[in-house]
Amino acid sequence: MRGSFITFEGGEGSGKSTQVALLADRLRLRGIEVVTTREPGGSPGAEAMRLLLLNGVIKPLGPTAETMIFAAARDDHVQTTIAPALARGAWVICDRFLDSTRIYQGVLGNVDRRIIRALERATVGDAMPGLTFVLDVPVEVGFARVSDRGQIKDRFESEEIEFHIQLREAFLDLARDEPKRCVVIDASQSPEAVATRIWLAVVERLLKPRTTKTAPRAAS
Ligand code: Z5A
Repeated sequence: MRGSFITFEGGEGSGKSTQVALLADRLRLRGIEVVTTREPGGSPGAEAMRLLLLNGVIKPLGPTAETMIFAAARDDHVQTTIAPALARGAWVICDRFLDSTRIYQGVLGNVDRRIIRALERATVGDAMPGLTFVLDVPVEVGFARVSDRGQIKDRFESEEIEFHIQLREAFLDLARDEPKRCVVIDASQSPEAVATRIWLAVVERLLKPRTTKTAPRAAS
């Protein structure tokens, strides 16, 4: 049986990593095998590319080349980590996936949509997420959460505030365009409150339909 594929998207400090871990814990308590992963990264080859993508080495090559490196990393990640896990029936929860490319490189980097879609077809194939959570927080809330990390800013964190405001809008537009797959979550509440809303959506969209399908028919 094929597992379920859930992705988390959103701006910086929206709490994606926190919610990936909380959702994985909840699913494991139900006896489900869960693989948590992230992009860029998630496989040894893709993690090596992550370093180049986030330390700014690739940026001078321009947004199209950067998109291709993200795609190369995704290709390795899907083939090495995601597809095998789904094939054995595990659930995969990924911190960022193809929507980040659509938004960061496509909408904000102005990379031609046809290039992005062609790379998606080549790398993702049928490993499309069945459910995507867009965690939405005001930009200043996300910034405040990550400002005390005290580490050197990466290539994307260094962008101007206007970039992050557009980013938020672009993720909300994307969710509006794909309501069957995307659920927007107000992520400005406490981690526990956010986790509860996410859990309710997982039950409604993924767990309930499976239970209904496998329930024995009532005798007529
Ligand atoms: N990128 C791209 O351009 N194209 C692509 O195709 C892909 C990615 C796949 C990866 O960054 C960068 O790559 C990303 C887009 C680009 N650019 N940026 N910026 P990353 O992986 O290093 O970082 P990130 O994905 O942006 O995540 P983040 O900033 O590290 O944060 P987060 O995962 O959303 O949040 P968190 O780590 O769970 O929480 C952050 C802090 O807030 C932490 O102290 C938590 O304890 C706290 N937190 C979390 N939730 C809450 C709530 N609800 N209330 C209060 N505090 C909270």
